[in-house]
Amino acid sequence: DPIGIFDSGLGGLSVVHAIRRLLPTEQLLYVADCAHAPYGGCSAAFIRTRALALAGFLQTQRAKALVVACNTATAAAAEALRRQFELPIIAMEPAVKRAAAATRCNVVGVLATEGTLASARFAGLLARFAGAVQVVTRPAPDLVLLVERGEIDGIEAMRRVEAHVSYLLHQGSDTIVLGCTHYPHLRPLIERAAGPEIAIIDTGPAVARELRRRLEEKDLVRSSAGGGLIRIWTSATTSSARAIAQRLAGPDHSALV
Ligand code: DGN
Repeated sequence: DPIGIFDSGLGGLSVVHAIRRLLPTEQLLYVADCAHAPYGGCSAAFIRTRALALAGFLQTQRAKALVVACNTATAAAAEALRRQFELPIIAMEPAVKRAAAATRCNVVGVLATEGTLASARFAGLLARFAGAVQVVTRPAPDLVLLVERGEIDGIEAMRRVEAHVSYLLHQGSDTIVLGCTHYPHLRPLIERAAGPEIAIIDTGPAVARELRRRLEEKDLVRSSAGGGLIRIWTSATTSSARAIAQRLAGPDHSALV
């Protein structure tokens, strides 16, 4: 049975990369809700409705675990999903904890969507670190749109990345948290804008490790020597989504519906 993964769009494929690296024999079924992307500016109630629908769909596809590959959907819907579904559910969280451990000057920068930054869940996360580190936040919805359009390099992408990164650096951050699953696709640009002294932290690998732990706990790891398949489904009707998904997924996927 596959591991079901979803995001508002194609950005969550960054989480697929991390899962693939750690669990190469698993079957992955990724659903990109491109017809409704981006979730960043949507109401929490709308995002919850979408998340429950996508999780329901993945359950009909016999998903053995669910990965919410979207910080915005996690903030709005993780609790509702856990109430409604009995599957193991692994969700995102901006990696403030790791950033707090990594920072030398005690100022951490977080890039995320407005939805994530405004959520009660994020406020709770900040409260845990209040007093220990200063957290500077910066909404970057334009970076989500760039990735959805497949513009992960080029002058326009670099200009926009530089604007966000230089804001965080001016505020004194020496550590940047990628608090949205779209941003790792822009990581080479973010690194170039930030320079070698700045630590860039992404939650994808930690989510992959947590997924493996949960699968092992329930004895759900696929025992096969062969490589798993990645299937990507999108709710978009445009043909460009297909080409962009192909680009973001890399050569290593098998079917696009
Ligand atoms: N990829 C999503 C996240 O991690 O927050 C958000 C993208 C969006 O819909 N704005």
